[in-house]
Amino acid sequence: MGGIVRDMLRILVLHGPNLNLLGHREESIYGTATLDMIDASLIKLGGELGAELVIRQSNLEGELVNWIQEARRGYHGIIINPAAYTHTSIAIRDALAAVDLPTIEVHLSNIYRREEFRRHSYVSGVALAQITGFGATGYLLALRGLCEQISAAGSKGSSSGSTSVSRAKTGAH
Ligand code: CA2
Repeated sequence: MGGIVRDMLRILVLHGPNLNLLGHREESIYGTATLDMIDASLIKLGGELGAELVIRQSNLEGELVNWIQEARRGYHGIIINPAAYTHTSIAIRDALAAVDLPTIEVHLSNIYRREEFRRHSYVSGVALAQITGFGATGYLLALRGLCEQISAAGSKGSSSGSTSVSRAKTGAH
């Protein structure tokens, strides 16, 4: 007997500025996958892992901050590629610290092998983990790792004897 009662996991995926251009420019650095392709692969994996994903992209810092704040209501975790805001945005860092949800920072390229100014992240200090340099696969690794961490944290806190894992799959918003 014994088991885990777990709500369906609800994960917010945020893509920062210029990531809407993926697959159309600078393929040698960021790869050939478009953002739509990355989102589709995330939604597919989310379905397999029993996680509902809400996926958003913005070129605006304040919009990203608003979405992070909104995640306080009803989300279990965040996956974020803050793109250039990684290296500049105390506002995004503060918002992530304030919501205090497990957060995975993703970068397509290895930011430590590039220009000096990309080697500092304001987000890493408030993230559970950072995945950098695996291209589009990094998002899938982030989703697997985040779901595992959330489930492990949930099961440690549960003393229930029944098992209930609900699964759902939704599209990007
Ligand atoms: O490697 C990453 O994922 C980055 O977050 C991407 C950012 C960059 O500023 C970070 O240092 C590392 C840039 C995203 C811009 O994406 C483009 C995609 C295609 C064409 C031009 C830009």
